[in-house]
Amino acid sequence: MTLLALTRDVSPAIARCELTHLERTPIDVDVARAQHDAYEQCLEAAGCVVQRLEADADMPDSVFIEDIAVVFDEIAVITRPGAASRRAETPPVADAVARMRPVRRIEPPGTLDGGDVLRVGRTVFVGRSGRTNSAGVGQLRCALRPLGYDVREIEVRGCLHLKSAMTAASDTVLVVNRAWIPTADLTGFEIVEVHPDEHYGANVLHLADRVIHAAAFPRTRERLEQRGIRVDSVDLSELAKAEGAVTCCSILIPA
Ligand code: CIR
Repeated sequence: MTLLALTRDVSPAIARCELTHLERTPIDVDVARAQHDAYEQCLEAAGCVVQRLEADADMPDSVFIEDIAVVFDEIAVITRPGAASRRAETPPVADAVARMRPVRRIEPPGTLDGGDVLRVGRTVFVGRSGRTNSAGVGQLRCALRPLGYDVREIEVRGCLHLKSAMTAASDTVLVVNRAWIPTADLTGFEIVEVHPDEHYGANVLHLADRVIHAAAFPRTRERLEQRGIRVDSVDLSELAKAEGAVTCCSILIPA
């Protein structure tokens, strides 16, 4: 089976990105592109086939392609991003995923960012956040329930997306910063807590035999390695200034 990684180039306008929890600091577009290239190489080294969509100078956040579509084995859900500035990002991403899956769409008044959706086996955690509202969660639930997924809603506080606070390092292990998801029901999973000095360390990209993780979080990396998980680190410091992390730069599609 091939694992396709859909990515999108860094926009020349990334300095105008949306920011919620960080102060704006200068972003070096060339360095951001080099780091994004290295991220794609890391995906390829793990066996993924990378398909990169072009950037658009009018879409500062388009590199964060994860937020635009959520792909399951059976269907793809095209989101309606919570930030109005990001809604123009959807057409090329929808075109690409529609070649591979039947497509559903989040409709107004629903909003949903892909960064708030975490699938682990047949469980789908959905964050209700500053970007994803109850209507968006409800529409996703309606799309997934007939397919037999266990959809669990989680309230997200203090960070941008659910996947800032929690991701999966395997089919059984979650990496978690509980401070941002204090009420989450995580029963049935093993938990690795982020190191207390690494609040943003919970975002890992789970591939078949390893995870990709940002180099900024070596102490959380150690905790993962102690569980026998292979960790490949990438430096995404420029994209982090735009509140981006490893999961948000790709959509993984078994093909
Ligand atoms: C935004 O605020 O939408 C972008 N600057 C960052 C999006 C990051 N996306 C993600 O973590 N899934």
